Amino acid sequence: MTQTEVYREIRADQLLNLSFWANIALAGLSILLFVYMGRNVEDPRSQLIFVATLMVPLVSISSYLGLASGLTVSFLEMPAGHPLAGEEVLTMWGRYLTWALSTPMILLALGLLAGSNLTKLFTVIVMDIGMCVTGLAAALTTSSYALRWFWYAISCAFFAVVLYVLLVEWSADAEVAGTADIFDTLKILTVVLWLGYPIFWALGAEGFAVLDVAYTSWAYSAMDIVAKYVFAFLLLRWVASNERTVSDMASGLGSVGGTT
Ligand code: RET
Repeated sequence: MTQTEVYREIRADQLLNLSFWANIALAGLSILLFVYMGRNVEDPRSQLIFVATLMVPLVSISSYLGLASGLTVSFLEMPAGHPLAGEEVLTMWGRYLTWALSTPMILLALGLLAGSNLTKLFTVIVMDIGMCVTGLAAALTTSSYALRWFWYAISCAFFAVVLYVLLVEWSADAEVAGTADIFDTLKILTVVLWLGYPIFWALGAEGFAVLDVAYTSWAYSAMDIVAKYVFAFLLLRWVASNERTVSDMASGLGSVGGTT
């Protein structure tokens, strides 16, 4: 199928198309709001948290534009054993690709907030990228149904490391850094929502095909809205009004601002 044909199919499915454009609109508004919220922030660590968080809606606009235009969507024939075996299934593979760029930014912001050291920050980001790329591989594998789930299992293993650092390592670091209150709120929001992604992957056309493509897309879009924009708003609002705490905090990374 050509890109134009894919684009026509997307436009014909209003519910699906809206799940893309709702996010493009929200991401645009978020960018304006976050730039405004950060206009007076001067502490280097707080600024870095702002820049990392601002990257999330910026990546999001690009991600959803890729989906809405048909550039990062393909119709893939599912392998034998898959519930839709032999059928051409709309696959939004651009999502998994762009998560590899947006989720590390969320984790960078969280790690800075928790006062992570460099080793933990590196570990979490590398594991997270591994999770997204193997998730992409799971969605794009059309030769074998079993191997799709093999990729899925690898992706889950990467995800387990991310969850461990968030729930155990960084929770303890945030206590020491004095940011435990806001960190715990954002941690719970992140862990609960992120768990939804592999669940909807399994329920959607990529996995057991219990849910229709448009519903799966809305599920991802809705989770994205909370995991990205609501998350970012809560984090940035806190950072903007607690700049002192952020600049004075005990952090395993040392001073972000260098010698100044
Ligand atoms: C996949 C499928 C394979 C198994 C696992 C997954 C996890 C995905 C996650 C995505 C989070 C995305 C976010 C995007 C916001 O921009 C790839 C669905 C574990 C956790 C938060």
